[in-house]
Amino acid sequence: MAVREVNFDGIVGPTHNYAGLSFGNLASTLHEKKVSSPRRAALQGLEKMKFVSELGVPQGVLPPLRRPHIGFLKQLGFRGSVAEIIQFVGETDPRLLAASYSSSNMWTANAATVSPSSDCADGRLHLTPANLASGLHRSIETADTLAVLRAIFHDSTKFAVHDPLPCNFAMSDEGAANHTRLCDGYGSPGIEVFVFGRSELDKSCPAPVRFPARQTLEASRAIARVHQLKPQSTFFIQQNPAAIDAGVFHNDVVSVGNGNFLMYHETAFLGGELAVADLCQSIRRLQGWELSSMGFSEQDLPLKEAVSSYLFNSQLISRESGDMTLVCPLEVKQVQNAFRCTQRILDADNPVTAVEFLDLRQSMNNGGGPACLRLRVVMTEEELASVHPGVLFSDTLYARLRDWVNRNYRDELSPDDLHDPVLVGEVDTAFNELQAILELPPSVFRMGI
Ligand code: SUG
Repeated sequence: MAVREVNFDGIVGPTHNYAGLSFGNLASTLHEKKVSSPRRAALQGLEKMKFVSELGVPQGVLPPLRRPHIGFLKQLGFRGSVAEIIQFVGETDPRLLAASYSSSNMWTANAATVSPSSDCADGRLHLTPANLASGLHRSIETADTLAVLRAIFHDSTKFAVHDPLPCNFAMSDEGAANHTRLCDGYGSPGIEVFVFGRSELDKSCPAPVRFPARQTLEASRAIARVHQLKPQSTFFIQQNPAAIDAGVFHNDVVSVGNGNFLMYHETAFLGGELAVADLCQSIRRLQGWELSSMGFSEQDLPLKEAVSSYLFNSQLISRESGDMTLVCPLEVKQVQNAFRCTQRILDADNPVTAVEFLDLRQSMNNGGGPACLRLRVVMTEEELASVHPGVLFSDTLYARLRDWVNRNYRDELSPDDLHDPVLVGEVDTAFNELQAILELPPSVFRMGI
């Protein structure tokens, strides 16, 4: 049976803005209070989906979550009409208002951790929404994301969509951004690699000192149990705390893997090259295939430039032929060392035979590259056939979404614009139309109210 990887990209929401909410994410801090363009951001995202689907890879969409999250503000004790709440919170606590308006759900690599059915003991495909406990603006995504995933992956004979882990410091979980599945073919059982930044209970694990480690070992282990993964095919590797302190807030900022290929910066993992060598050896012993890995040193690409170019946040796409295309953000072309690395990848003996560059600047300004914008779901044809069809990408859906964005999204949004209740009315109109386009249940789009 054919098994494919389907990329579910987040549609950028109409309130995409730069509020500087993510401590430890250098791009987010750098662009705080800058004027964003929700329209350009959403169109850039749609172009990427079209590009990837034209490579022959099935593509899906995840809807944005309706923002501002008035329910969240009410839960915090604010009372009155929507306009009154927005005005009051805007005057008294603008950062709280910004959190309620956040469009960070566009980075669907953080929506959930996904394990394909061939890895899970009960033969179902498992998804667990991330609790995103380490950031206020992100933690309020989880309930809505759960509803979206349950609506899309609704067939419980094929899919298990779990509740998120308890939302607390010890179980802090950031989803697929710290999880990579390596395999000898999408249809074969894979090796699931969880990368954690700290341990709550094992105090011998080092931790970063400057910026937060968002993923805990305990959360990663819990997800592996919930997904019924085979312990011998599951690896837990610690992220290098020094890299987190240099702005690597998720592991997908310094490594990316697909199929039998892994590329990474030498500072990605605690234990460095030894950690990767160990992984290669275990794969050989357990599953009898060779992991093709390519590490880049500080000399090849200083970590600072890995973070500014987002080379490792590129998407590795398997084409029908078995060859891979590396889909990079445009910034990689502009950072000489990063561009040189792409040429080395092409020259070396590995499955990558093409490198492409896409303009995703609106998302990059908040620390989200091509890989952040997509949730990978490896599925059999049968599983794919039971996914809610309204979210599967096609030329028609692309054209409808483009038109919808052009009619409903502002070209510019400044932090001050969030104080204007008129924006809420515009968002309402946009979401009502989107519900009809994607044919998802209205309850999914009432979320956040
Ligand atoms: O969680 N940025 C996101 C970026 C997430 C990128 N995802 C992956 N690496 N997979 C974050 O830090 C910025 C919000 C703001 O500043 O307005 C933000 O949330």
